[in-house]
Amino acid sequence: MKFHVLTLFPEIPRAFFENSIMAKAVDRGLIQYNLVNIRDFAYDTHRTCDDKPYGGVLGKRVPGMLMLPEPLSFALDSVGVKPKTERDETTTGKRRVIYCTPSGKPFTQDLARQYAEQDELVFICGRYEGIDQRIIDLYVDDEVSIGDYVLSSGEVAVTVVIDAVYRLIDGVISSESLEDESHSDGLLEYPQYTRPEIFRDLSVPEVLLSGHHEKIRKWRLRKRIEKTLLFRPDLIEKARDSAVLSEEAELLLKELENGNGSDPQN
Ligand code: 6GU
Repeated sequence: MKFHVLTLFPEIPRAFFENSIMAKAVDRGLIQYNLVNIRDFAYDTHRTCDDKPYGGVLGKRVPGMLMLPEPLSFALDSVGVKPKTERDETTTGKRRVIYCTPSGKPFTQDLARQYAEQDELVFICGRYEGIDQRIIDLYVDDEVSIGDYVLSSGEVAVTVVIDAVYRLIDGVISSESLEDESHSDGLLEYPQYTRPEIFRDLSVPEVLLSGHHEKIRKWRLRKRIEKTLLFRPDLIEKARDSAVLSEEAELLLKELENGNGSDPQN
């Protein structure tokens, strides 16, 4: 998998590519990355990359600035991205051009899985008020948002998306580590404990010390359902609608909804 990141601030994603598990995946040849500084493709002496939006911004005397289309299109050209109407997958392989923006569709674990199957991902990092719509119309496959809040830096959002994707690529981390985690099957993860057995008067739940695998499995499933009901009832609805819950989970869920649950802290 190759990640291309088109940005005015390459140092932000660079820090991520050069650290930890990502750096290992790069060393092992599982991942390649290419940071492209959009400013290198500006064409005036000031290397301008932004300008005022046509129409102004209502209610603002000084409108927010928008990224110019030309430097961005040259930067896309430089990594071999053609306009959507001129693409041929047989020569470029599987590739998606992604623009991260708070006005995009929600980025989800499902989308992360789809991205992990591509050969190349090209990310555009927006700054200021965003980018000229014609770049989106001509080149962008997906506009994605990482949540309902506004970041000043598209680089941070792009780095989040890359983090969610690269760890799903074969060989980066073990498949067992991916199996039980939050969102893997529509429920949040169960609580975990490590040593010491008692920390500031709080004990590790008895069942985890019992060595009784079946009891532990049941306890964990119950905890996952309790926590999802508490924090993310929307996920419970979704799991029900798509019938992904096991019969056992459905039963537990009914029990908990009828008020037979225990204190989620125990
Ligand atoms: Cl993708 N970009 C920015 N700048 N802010 C965001 C976002 C993206 N997703 C949520 N907030």
